[in-house]
Amino acid sequence: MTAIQDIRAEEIRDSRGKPTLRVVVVADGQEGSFDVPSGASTGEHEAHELRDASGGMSLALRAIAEDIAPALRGMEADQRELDAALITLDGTEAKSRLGGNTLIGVSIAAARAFARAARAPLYEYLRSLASIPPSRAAPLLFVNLINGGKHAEGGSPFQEHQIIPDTDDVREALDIVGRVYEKLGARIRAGGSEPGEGDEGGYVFPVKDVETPFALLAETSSGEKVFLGADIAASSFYRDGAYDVLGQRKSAHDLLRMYRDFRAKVGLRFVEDPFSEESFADFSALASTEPDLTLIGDDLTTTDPERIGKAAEVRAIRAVIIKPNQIGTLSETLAAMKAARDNGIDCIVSHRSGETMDDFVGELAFAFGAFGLKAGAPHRPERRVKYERLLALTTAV
Ligand code: 2PG
Ligand code: MG
Repeated sequence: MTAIQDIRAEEIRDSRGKPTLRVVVVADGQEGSFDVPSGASTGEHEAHELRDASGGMSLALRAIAEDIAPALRGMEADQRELDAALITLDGTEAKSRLGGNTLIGVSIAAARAFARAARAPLYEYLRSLASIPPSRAAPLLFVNLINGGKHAEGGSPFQEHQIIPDTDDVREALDIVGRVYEKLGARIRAGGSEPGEGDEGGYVFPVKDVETPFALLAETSSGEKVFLGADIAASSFYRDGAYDVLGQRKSAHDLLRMYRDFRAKVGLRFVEDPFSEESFADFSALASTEPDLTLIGDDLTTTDPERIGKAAEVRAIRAVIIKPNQIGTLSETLAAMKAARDNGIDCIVSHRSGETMDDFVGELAFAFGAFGLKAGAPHRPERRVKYERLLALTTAV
């Protein structure tokens, strides 16, 4: 029998320079580790992130050393039992006692150790844990080239303006992204502003209206086979029953009309979180009036099987963002992916805005034939490693 021998953790820094966790699990003499990411535009229903008031990780490190490691050492190396034990040990709805960041760190580090102990590639080990029908042969890349919202001071209130190369060939997709990234930079400079860079590596520049970034993307990607997408992250500018768009108060209906307009004018094809995180009915209204626009839930669904089920019931979305640290354990992440696929919803596996050099999301997207992998602009190393993991797997397996 393979047993868990040790669990330990240390504080490292993420891509924003903020403290986060590296967790190491040892089972059957094999080590697995996970470097935990961190969001900025977090959904209200996400698992709680355990952080000291100062921003440090000492509370999380103590939770691992004093609560988790002593309880799990010696336990059989079984993912479902480990994750169930973590959930019981925490004992709260929002994982607020031990922290979703702490739990996901242990859970994914354990998965890597268990896979090594079983002498199985990680993607094969993941497949052994759940049967999730694939969406595609290789995930599409959702690449955020213009940053805004909470990821970029001084830019558009909309968080992400993306291109999505329409190909199963990951290398070709990355080549397309490289070309558009260069052209876009030159085009923004030619317009008179020196762009900054947002948390996810996309360009940032002041905008007078929310349409300009999409128009620039459409212009600089013309001739390439790409779709245009957006993560509006609308909860981040929703206040007192209205949306604050560059100082103007907009209703959900105003936004709906604006998305229809973007669909017609620049061919917007994918839109994530177009309304605030409790607005299931507004999502459904847009989905039914614009059937060619694919709506994606993120803050709406928070990788939670129940919220995904609810979104499916009211036909609010056709795709869902999957972020393991939103829910807190690997088993629950897989349950969320299964709930989505069982309801005909596609999964887009995603990074967080505060990232590490960990490439797990690339592996997860590959393992279950996800519809997409969203990991930011690939010139940034913490983003590129995720695409490169996917590339390595799609070319080798
Ligand atoms: C999002 C993510 C990742 P954050 O909203 O989809 O792009 O941002 O990690 O800040 O929640
Ligand atoms: Mg989002």
